[in-house]
Amino acid sequence: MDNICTMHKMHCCTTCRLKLWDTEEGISKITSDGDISRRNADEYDSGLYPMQRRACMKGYSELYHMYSPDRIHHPLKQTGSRGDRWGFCPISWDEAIDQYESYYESSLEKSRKLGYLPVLDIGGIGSFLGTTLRPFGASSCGNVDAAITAALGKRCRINASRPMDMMNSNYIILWSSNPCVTVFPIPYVIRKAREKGIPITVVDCRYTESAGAFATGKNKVPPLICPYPATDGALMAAMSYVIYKRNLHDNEFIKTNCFGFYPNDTVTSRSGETDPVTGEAYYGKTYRVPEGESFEEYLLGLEKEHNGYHGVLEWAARTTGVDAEVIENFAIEYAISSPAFIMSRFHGGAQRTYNGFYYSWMMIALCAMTGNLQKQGGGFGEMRGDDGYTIDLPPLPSEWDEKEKQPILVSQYGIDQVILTGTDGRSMGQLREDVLKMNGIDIGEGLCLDGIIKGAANGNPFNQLANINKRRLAWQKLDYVVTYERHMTATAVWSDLVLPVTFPLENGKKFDRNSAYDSDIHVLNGVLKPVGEGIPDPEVNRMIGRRFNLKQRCLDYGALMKMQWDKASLDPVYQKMHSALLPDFETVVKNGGASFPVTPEEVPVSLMEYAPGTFPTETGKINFYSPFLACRDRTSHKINHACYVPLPDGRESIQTSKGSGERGMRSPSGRYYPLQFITPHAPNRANSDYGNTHILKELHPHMLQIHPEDADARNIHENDLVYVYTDFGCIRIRAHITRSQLPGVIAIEQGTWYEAGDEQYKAYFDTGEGASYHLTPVDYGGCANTLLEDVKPGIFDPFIDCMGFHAGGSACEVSRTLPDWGD
Ligand SMILES: Nc1nc2c(c(=O)[nH]1)N[C@H]1C(S)=C(S)[C@@H](COP(=O)(O)OP(=O)(O)OC[C@H]3O[C@@H](n4cnc5c(=O)[nH]c(N)nc54)[C@H](O)[C@@H]3O)O[C@H]1N2
Ligand SMILES: Nc1nc2c(c(=O)[nH]1)N[C@H]1C(S)=C(S)[C@@H](COP(=O)(O)OP(=O)(O)OC[C@H]3O[C@@H](n4cnc5c(=O)[nH]c(N)nc54)[C@H](O)[C@@H]3O)O[C@H]1N2
Ligand code: SF4
Ligand SMILES: [Mo]
Repeated sequence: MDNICTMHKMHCCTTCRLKLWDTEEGISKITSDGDISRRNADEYDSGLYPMQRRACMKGYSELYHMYSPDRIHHPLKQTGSRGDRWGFCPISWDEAIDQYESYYESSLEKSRKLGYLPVLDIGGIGSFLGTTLRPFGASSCGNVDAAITAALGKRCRINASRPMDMMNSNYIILWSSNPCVTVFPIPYVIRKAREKGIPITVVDCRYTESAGAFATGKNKVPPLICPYPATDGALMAAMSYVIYKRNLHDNEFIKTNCFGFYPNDTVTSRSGETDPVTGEAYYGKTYRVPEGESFEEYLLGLEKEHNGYHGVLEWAARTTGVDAEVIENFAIEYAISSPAFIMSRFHGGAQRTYNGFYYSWMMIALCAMTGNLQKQGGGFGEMRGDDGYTIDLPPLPSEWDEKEKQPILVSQYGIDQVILTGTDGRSMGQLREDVLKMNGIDIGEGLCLDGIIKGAANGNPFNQLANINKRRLAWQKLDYVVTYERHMTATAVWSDLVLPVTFPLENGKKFDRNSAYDSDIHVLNGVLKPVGEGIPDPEVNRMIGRRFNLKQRCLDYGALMKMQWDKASLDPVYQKMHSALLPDFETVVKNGGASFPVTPEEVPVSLMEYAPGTFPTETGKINFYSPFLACRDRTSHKINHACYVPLPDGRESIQTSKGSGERGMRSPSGRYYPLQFITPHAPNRANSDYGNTHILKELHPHMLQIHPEDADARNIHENDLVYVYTDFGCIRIRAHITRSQLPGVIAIEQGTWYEAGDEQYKAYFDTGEGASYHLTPVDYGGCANTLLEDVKPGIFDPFIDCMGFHAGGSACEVSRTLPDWGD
């Protein structure tokens, strides 16, 4: 018996090692790093590096996942109406490709009149045939991308602090980040930091696994600070104010490196960047902060509005639910503990809200005003790349001779709106101008969208984007939907044609970079036999490509992989420090990768590489105010400086609207919603993946998490089936009563599969002709996106591509009975 070493390719981007136990009967089990013999294991087990890539419950369950009962074995065609789970019929690959071809043909036919193919194509071959539509925006980190772009410059050029750098810090704040559940190597570094005696505070609106494992607190600052959802910006505003008033800010750093802190700040740019829309160079341009838009004026404005120092703290306490004294102490400890590290790897739930762009900008502002931003052990946590050195591996050549045409970019949060109204939420004028500039096509009075192809790409857009009931109405209007999938996800169910594809572990050998460990290289040893008629994604594209005579190159992937390794090289800086060598090809493949550990002393601080005035922003400085964004006028709230922006249907509205004796936020339908909900990522799923893996469903059942006070007030008991609802829809879910929730805040973990139930709920939302009532099925799958509104956070601009997601903080209600809203 031999182990096959491979990796877990999954949309958590951790890339753990999997060891497949190969027997004559097939793979008998899967283990991971950490299954080493116990003798002499202690040193290896408890050392900081090389970091072990130990799998979580999902990696260990991969065989259950791959061979789950709803694995798709054959191409499937919908014979009933779209969305009918039972209407699918198996067809042959030939029939499937005929059908697929006819869809592209119909779009090509229309393109003769429109100038583009009216198909949203993700991972199909459409962009080789002409101009298609493609979504932009990033649910994981679009809002932090927007803030980085505003404050620090071009997102692709900016690397913030690496998690390993926490070891160099005097104080670690885990802000809206639950790495014990979401990013596996990071808890290991945090554990080591804690062992070293570095104090840790967690800021999360519930008691999390990470708070339980790591939070120590610091002097008068408690281990866990629990703000109400989406109010973190107010907490940061008050902290900034306290730091400023107590003169704990780093004035020299601000004056030399930042723009927009002080009124009338003026700078002549030394930036090497160009305007992404006009292509004009920024260098030599002079920028000035308009009156009232500097950070100092913002802080003094808070003071004026809330009547002085204590008033500001009281306002923040009222808004966030955190004691004024705690806020003050937290601000002081953060400012005096330099270097202090805000670990916020994906900027978590607080970033994934309608005001998350401003929250993220406030975080950068806090780091900048204290000088933490450019310090070893300071700053804020990077989203990927744990140690900062990479192995340079030549890319594989394209299989296609043809060049892709630049697609028309539409916000992924406005796809349904495009179907229903012709625009993704931009004004028709803006959309027309953007498409003309980027694609050279005049779309006239709006975009046409007839079909969706979810091809060779990760994704379950029907399930994972907000406002599913609106999507039901929109997708019913489409001519066709094609999905390449392994399981009958919600998106597959809403398709006309489902094409069975294989899993990475069935897809042969290749190198992979998808990783939370920068300096490591991974090998995907995909040795398992495909199931049924499933084929790899690229093979589907080859089949459909042949129908359109697209020229393809025949590539020998085995030889190419060897070529890649022959040309691979270690980062020269790393190599100099370690005189390390890459292993030979056979060894790297057999071991499923190679690891190049980085010590805390060696971890690079990329932001320190920018001398004053050379950041890739328009001003060349760290922006508290962005002249580019002001000129472009595309920010979600039309505010172009760092500040706190409340959610329209968040905490403040719940506090203030108590009309006619009823508590809660008065929604557009006139209903009152008194609770806030959040939708964290679940330990037993990677987004919607594993939503059908029974062993994991049993291990961690999908339950509404609610505080005993809120449960009592609604006569809800443990395990009761309850309804959660907003104006946008209603889900049915079992209740788990827990003190880990704040009173007034419930949690519904994201990623369960939407399932239209038998009961009906009267929702109220806008499909383009003003808000109106819609009878919608209660979602028995308990998918959080049935409850969420499809708002557009961040910067609504395809030239910048920094749009984020709104996944929580909004108001809702829970009850044991389905609400009857009458006629
Ligand atoms: N197990 C698992 N791992 C995953 C994933 C998964 O689905 N499952 N998904 C992967 C992906 S794609 C991503 S983007 C990352 C996401 O990783 P994270 O962003 O870390 O995950 P979240 O659970 O969304 O948010 C983290 C924490 O934010 C808290 N929170 C929510 N709203 C607020 C708020 O307003 N204020 C504060 N202070 N806290 C708040 C939540 O309680 C939660 O504990 O995880 C990756 N890893
Ligand atoms: N309410 C709420 N919604 C959220 C979030 C939240 O916090 N709350 N988080 C958001 C975040 S951060 C993210 S990243 C998104 C993720 O949302 P998406 O990216 O839309 O969805 P996933 O659930 O990751 O998609 C998984 C599906 O893609 C398939 N798949 C994976 N790889 C491939 C491939 O190579 N080829 C093919 N053909 N199929 C593949 C899998 O089989 C699986 O069925 O969800 C967002 N949605
Ligand atoms: S799901 Fe992510 S964390 Fe879990 S084993 Fe796979 S790669 Fe690792
Ligand atoms: Mo994500």
